[in-house]
Amino acid sequence: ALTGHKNWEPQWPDSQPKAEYDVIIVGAGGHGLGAAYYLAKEHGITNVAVIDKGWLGGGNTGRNTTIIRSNYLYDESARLYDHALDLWDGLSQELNYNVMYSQRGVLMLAHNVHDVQSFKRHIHANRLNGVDNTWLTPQEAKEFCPPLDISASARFPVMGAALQRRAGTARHDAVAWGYARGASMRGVDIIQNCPVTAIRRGPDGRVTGVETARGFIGAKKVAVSAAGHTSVVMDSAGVRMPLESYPLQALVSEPVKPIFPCVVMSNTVHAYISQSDKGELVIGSGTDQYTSYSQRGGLPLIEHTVAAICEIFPIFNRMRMLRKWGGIVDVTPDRSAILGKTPVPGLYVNCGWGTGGFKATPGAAHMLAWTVAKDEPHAINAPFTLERFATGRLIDEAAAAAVAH
Ligand code: FAD
Ligand code: PYC
Repeated sequence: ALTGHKNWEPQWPDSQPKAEYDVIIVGAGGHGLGAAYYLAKEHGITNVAVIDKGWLGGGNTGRNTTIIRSNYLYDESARLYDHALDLWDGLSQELNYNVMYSQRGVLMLAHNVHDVQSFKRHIHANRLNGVDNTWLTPQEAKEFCPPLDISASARFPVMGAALQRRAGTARHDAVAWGYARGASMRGVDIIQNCPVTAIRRGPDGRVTGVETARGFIGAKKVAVSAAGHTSVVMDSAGVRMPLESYPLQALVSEPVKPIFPCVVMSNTVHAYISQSDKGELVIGSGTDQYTSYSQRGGLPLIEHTVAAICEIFPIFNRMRMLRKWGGIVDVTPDRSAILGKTPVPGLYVNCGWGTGGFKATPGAAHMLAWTVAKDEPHAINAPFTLERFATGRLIDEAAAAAVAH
């Protein structure tokens, strides 16, 4: 059928770089494109370029398993992720682009006493912050997700589950495309296939622009939102980042009729699963155990994950898998993001979202735009500084990150 599709109007032009911009954003993932959109729409800053080394949305935005939730432990995180959830609510209308946001509920399975205690602690903390999260018995979990095996003889017995009903999934590509179109319509240049090779600073230390595969491009301000490559890009400006980059893998099955009504995460056995609107089971792993810039990852992780899924959902034992892939995630020591100013005047950074930044996309983008426009953080992202790794004021979300690191 695609052969008949000709002369479609592109949704955004493939821009050529100008000599100078007010703001350059390095990285055309959902976060970078969203920041450009909010800079233009909410702050009236339209002389902006978003530059990507590949195609827009081709990084982690287009590779993730799209789980959206806000059930983190600390007050700072609750504010940030719930801000994102509030923006997800109206995002399709905001962008006039269907991002297929589906609040089907995220169930986190408890398989041992430690899980039970940890999840109940999260539920109580979440309630104090007005974040919905409920404890379910094994029977209630099965009612919510019928394919779940809760038998006592199961290899990973289900001792209960934490359910965030407001949580769910969205269509990752649509998020990138919607923000790209919205930003482009407001005058933002989107420059693809153009690696940024260095950040340049003037004699006073202030940012002056970026070196790229297409030459130098001047900028008054530069925001780096380059996920797995942040430390490399920031290093060129003389800023050492507390980040490690790991492959994180996912895979999908052949498509089947609707069978799986929600999202299930089993942190203890390193697996999570949902069903896409195309019918594929979308399955993900913990990170590979070594640092790497490979966008593939190792097969043993996938085997481990699929084995765990088959134990928890024996109904899927004979499903065939279609394809697998990897992304590169940038992980901070406290598993929380860094979003704010840097020691370099005019240079801003948004990174360290690790295995969990898709859910934050609208919120992170909104906060990055605010910080760049006003040269100061919003109250919501103010705690997510680079300095916290020197002061020790960490936001330790290792448990809520939920994906094995
Ligand atoms: P990206 O989309 O990666 O964008 C960064 C962009 O920077 C890329 O397009 C890249 O090409 C570009 N770039 C890098 N270096 C340069 C350079 N030198 N010059 C120019 N451009 C450059 N999060 C969740 O919340 N829920 C999930 O279910 C979930 N599942 C995941 C599953 C997998 C397999 C992976 C890999 C990640 C998952 N994540 C999940 C994490 C989530 O995908 C990321 O945190 C989020 O998408 C980051 O968005 P971003 O826009 O910052 O990064
Ligand atoms: O952060 O919810 C998450 C997540 C799920 C899968 C990968 N990350």
